[in-house]
Amino acid sequence: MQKLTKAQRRAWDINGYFVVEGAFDPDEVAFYDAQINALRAKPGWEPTNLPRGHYGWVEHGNPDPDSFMDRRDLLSYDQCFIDLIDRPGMFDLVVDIMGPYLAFSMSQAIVRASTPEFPGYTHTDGGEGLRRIRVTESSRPLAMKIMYLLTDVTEEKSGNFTVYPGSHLRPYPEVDETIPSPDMPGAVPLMGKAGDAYFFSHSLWHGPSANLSGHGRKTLLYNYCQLFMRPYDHAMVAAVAERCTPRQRRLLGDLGYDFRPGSYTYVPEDQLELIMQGAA
Ligand SMILES: O=C(O)CCC(=O)C(=O)O
Repeated sequence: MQKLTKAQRRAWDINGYFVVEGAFDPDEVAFYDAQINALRAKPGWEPTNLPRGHYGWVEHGNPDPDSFMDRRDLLSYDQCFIDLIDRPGMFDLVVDIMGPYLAFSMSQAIVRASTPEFPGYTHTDGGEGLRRIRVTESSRPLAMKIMYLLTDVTEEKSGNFTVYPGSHLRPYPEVDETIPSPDMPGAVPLMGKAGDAYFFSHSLWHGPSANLSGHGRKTLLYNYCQLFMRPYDHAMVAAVAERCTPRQRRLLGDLGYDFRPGSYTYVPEDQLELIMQGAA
């Protein structure tokens, strides 16, 4: 399987993220862009008036393709969202970072609307608990994401994915201190082309910047965690399971047998073979 280049490994260890340029070709960008637009007419999980980080069921989103959208749990909408779970090349890098005892834990499509009303925000992933766990430089991460950019972001204040390089390894301001924002010192608003992908650690402080570009900034996010952790999204539903390969089913938590004590902590005997597909 493909491994991180030396430069990617260095960037991951020191900065907590790296960029893969041209992960999608222009046809794929157009295809996934249309897929995201199509989600708006369908029911699904979106932020409602629930507490932060929780999603409620809505019958449809705002039909304007440039308006805000944050749709979760994409796999049942189309085969193309299942295919992305272990996309060749990209998933290889995930396994090189996470190791083979991993699970797929969340799929998400976000559109950051252009509006003066949204200042951006900064956070770590994983909620209140995971935020306080920072593994060492030489450890595998507990969780990570790939963000696929579907819009060119060539200037600041364009909904840039904004990171604090190295913040995955050190304490950072939290609620009882200055509320971190994308305008604080140390923030790096990333630029990129539609089709680029950002790999980042859950414990890296990050978030969207304001978007005053005049158009929505679209992304897809795919989240991976260690197998012993809980996924964010629903457990696999039958309609998704029957469209998955055995490796994808394993990544969605199908161990090949019913739950028994020890499951998910100690892995099935075929784990390496299934995940590495002969490369172990
Ligand atoms: O929309 C963005 O730029 C950031 C998304 C984000 O913060 C996240 O996936 O945790």
